[in-house]
Amino acid sequence: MAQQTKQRGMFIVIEGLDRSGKSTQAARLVEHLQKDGIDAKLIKFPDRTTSIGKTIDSYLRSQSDLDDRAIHLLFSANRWELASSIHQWLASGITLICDRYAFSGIAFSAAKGLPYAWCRSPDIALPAPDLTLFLDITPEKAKERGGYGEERYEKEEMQRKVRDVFGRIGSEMSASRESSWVVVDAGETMDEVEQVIWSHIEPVAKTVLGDVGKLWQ
Ligand code: T5A
Ligand code: NA
Repeated sequence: MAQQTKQRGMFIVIEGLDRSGKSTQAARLVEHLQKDGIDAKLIKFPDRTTSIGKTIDSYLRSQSDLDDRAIHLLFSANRWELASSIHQWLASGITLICDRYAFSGIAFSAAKGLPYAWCRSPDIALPAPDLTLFLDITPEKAKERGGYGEERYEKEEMQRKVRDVFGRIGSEMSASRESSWVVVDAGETMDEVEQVIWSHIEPVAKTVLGDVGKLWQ
């Protein structure tokens, strides 16, 4: 009898501006995949549960201050501390839905004025997503969703700059073709956004995936 080799899991990243509906859609996607019999797990960055994550949480809630470069490196370290687990989960056939990733890291720090190339470098060689869904929304529309909260970056001017950097990342990712980047209009209803996301997942789910790539390498 032919031996069945288990297909590795998909690595799907959901990115976007604050209030674009990332967490809502990430949770719905995990549920949808599981209903379809696909073993799926939700992960999220920043992962505020680790000791690095606790430092990040305190910074985001403006309970502590840190140099811009120091906090940038902590966000990256917070991804690296999960990198080997990401590889293991994918290899064991688990599909990962990841709420924010390295792209948020670049977007927010570059929006504060740090050089783009410097911002990207600590995340080089992280596990590369098979697909990144960028939830796009105007800062005006995002603000209507209950208004921005109390966290450090939730201000319209900052969000506008972040959106510009995400635009640059998206065009570079699309040009290099190393990892798929799809822009989703997140201004529609939750159900409509979910449907559009699902239409992008199905083709990846039907693909036989090669080894997990390394980001920007
Ligand atoms: N950050 C992050 C960095 O600076 N560097 C990094 O490397 C990383 C990883 C925290 C901050 O950290 C920064 C970026 C952030 O500023 P976070 O913990 O992911 O990041 O942020 P959260 O506050 O948890 O999440 P967001 O504010 O970004 O919200 P989401 O997840 O995009 O949106 P969601 O799903 O929670 O929805 C927001 C509200 O809108 C409603 C929801 O019900 C909810 O009330 N909503 C909709 N309403 C109408 N129509 C729709 N389609 C809707 N979808 C959702
Ligand atoms: Na969120």
